[in-house]
Amino acid sequence: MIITRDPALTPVIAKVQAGERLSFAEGMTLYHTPDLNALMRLSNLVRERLHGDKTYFVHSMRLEFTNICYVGCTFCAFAAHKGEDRAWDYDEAAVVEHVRSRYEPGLTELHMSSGHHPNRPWSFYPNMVRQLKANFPDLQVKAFTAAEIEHLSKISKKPTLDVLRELMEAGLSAMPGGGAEIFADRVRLQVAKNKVKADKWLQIHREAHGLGMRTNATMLYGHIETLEERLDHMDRLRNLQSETGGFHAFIPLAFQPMGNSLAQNLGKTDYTTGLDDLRNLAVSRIYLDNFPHIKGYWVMIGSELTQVSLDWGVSDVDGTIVEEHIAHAAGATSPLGLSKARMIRMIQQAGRVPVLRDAYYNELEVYPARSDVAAD
Ligand code: V47
Repeated sequence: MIITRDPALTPVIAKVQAGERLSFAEGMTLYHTPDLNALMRLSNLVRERLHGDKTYFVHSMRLEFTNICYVGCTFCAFAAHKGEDRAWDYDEAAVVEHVRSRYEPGLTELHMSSGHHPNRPWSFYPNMVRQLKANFPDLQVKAFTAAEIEHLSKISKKPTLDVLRELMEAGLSAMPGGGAEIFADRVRLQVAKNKVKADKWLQIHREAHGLGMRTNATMLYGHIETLEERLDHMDRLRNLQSETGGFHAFIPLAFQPMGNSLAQNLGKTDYTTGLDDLRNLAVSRIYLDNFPHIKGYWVMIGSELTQVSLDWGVSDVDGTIVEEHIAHAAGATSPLGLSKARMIRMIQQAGRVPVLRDAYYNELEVYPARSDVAAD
C-alpha cells in the first residue's frame, strides 16, 4: 500500500498497482509530483514485480574503434576530424589486437559504437565483426547504433534491412541503444540535426527486432529538452515495444557538460542533479511498462548514485566496460571501467542480488545477497 501526500498521484498509484497502462497526462504527473518518496516506492513496486531483488550486470568491454566523425552533434565531445592529434582509427587487425590485449577470461559482451567515418568502405564493418568472431568465438558483439546503421546504409547503398541482415550473418548479436538522443524535432534539430531522424531510428530498431535481434534504447536528457519531450520520447518507445517486444532495456543518459558546444553555448557547467537522475529513472520504470529493464548507467551518474537507483526502478547496471571514451571526453568523473568484483559488491551493498548475465539476459551466475559487505 503506497500512501501519498499528493492527491494528483493517488489515481496514478492505483492504476500502477492494478497493472494498467498510464496515459501521457499521468506520466507527466509522475514528473511533477512533489512526493518523491511515493514515486520511489511506486517505481520499486514495478521493479520488484518484474525482478524481485535481482540486479543484472554483464562482464563487458567497450570499444570505440574510431572517433572520426563528420556528423557534428552539438552535445558530443568525443568526435574528431581526420588528421587531428586526438583522432584514432583502428583497422580490423587493430580492433582484434585491442580486444586481445584487454581480454579477460569470462568476458561475454563487446559493446562497440563509434563515429560516422567518412571514408571506410562498407566491407570493413562485416569484416571486422567476422574477424572478431573468428578470434573470440564466445564473445557476443553488441555494436552499431541505429545512427551508424543508417550511415552504413548510405555508404553501401543498401537498405538498412540488408545492412542489418549482413551484419547479423557476420556475427552481430545485438544493437546498443545510442543515437536516440531526444526524438522531438525541436530538440533534435538543435542537438543532432545531421543524424538519423527519429522515425528512421525507430524503423531501424523495428527492422532489427523483425530479424530476431534484441536492442536497447537510450535517451540523452538534462540539456534543452522539456519534461514533455522526455515523456514523448518514452511514449514513442513504448509504442514500438508494444508492436515488436524487441527491446531489452531503456537507458537514460545524463548529459555530461564538458568539451561540447551545446554546453558552452548554454553556459552550462553543472551536471544533472541526483534527484533529476533518480526521478527520471523512476518515471521511465513506471511509464515503460513493457520494457524488461531500466538501466542505471554508472559511467554517467556515478557508481554511488547507481547503487541508490536500485530502489528507483533500476534492475540493470550495464557492465564492467574496461575503458569508455564518449562520456569521459565530455567530463564524466567515474572510473574508465569497474572490476567484476567491484560491481558485485556495489549491488550487494545496496541490498540486492547480483546476477551476471550475457547480452541476451541469460543468467550466467547468481551471487548471494549480503548485508555484511564493507564499504569500498
Ligand atoms: O549515442 C554523447 C551519448 C551515447 C554525450 O545500449 C552523451 O547498452 C551524455 O548509447 N553526455 C553512446 N551522453 C552511449 C550509449 C550507451 C551507453 C550505455 C549502454 C548502452 C546500451 C548504450 O552517448 C550516444 C549519445 O547519445 N552521448 N555525448 C554527452 N556529452
